[in-house]
Amino acid sequence: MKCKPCGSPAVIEVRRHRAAFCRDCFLHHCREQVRRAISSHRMLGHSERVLVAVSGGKDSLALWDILLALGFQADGVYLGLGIGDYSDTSRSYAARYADSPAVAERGAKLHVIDIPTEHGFAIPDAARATKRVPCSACGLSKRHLLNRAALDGGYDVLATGHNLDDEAAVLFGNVMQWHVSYLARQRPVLPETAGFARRVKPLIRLGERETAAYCLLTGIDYIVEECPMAAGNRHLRYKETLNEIEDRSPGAKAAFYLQFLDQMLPVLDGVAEAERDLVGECSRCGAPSSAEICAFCKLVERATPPTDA
Ligand code: Q46
Ligand code: ZN
Repeated sequence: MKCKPCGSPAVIEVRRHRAAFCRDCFLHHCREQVRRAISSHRMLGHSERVLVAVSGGKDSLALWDILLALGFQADGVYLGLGIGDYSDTSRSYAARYADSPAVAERGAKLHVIDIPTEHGFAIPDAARATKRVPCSACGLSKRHLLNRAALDGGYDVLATGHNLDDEAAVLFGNVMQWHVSYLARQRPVLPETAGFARRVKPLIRLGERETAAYCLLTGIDYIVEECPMAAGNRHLRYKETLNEIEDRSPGAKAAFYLQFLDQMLPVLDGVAEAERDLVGECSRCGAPSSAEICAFCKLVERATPPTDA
């Protein structure tokens, strides 16, 4: 197998692109896919400061590395979820990358927010107390706290490591249930509005096999174990189904998702606008909320033991 761009021996094949790559051309390919996603969706500019949500996994570490390699001013933020050993280990991978020359040479830094220390609860407790599934309590906390970290730190943009497989699986779920309002919000860029930093997903053109290979070939160590709370997650089943389709028709997954962005999202513009108009302010923390108290403040109240007056 030869590298398509340069003809030297290939180390990886990407069937979707009907191409194999040597190490250097593969790294270039990954960065080029991110550069293309950023420019075609106007995600961020070189004069802007971006905060990358870093979990210690392959996607977020590859994203941080690629943004730095492309010359963006990118800091990281790690959110400790209090999920036992998994959180301790994932934090150590995030910290190890943050100490690497790639980060130090560019003067970038990693912020750490630990939910149990700073907010008095761990995700598994919050899930029990609110009778939510763990990923729902976790997603809600992440959205709230990462947004606040971006705003408080004066960042222009918050970037997350959602990749093509993640987005295609979420899209599949939303289509299966015809969640039209979720579909309207499933955008690679959510523009800044009052109380919300802009949120972008620069990895939408890369699959998880590519981000794993990127880390392997650049020597980035990442946590391989899945979060123990992910078991039974519907999106994992959707990913398996999409992978079976992709096996038989390489490129089907990218077409499903990228054509949704091109063909369907413009049709859903009106739905997204109507939703945004509903947003008010939480009376406790000031975060955008259509209820008097936002969902995160309600979760904190139920997940933390009452303090003695
Ligand atoms: S960390 Fe949180 Fe994920 Fe774990 S509890 Fe679910 S959402 S699976 S990306
Ligand atoms: Zn609130």
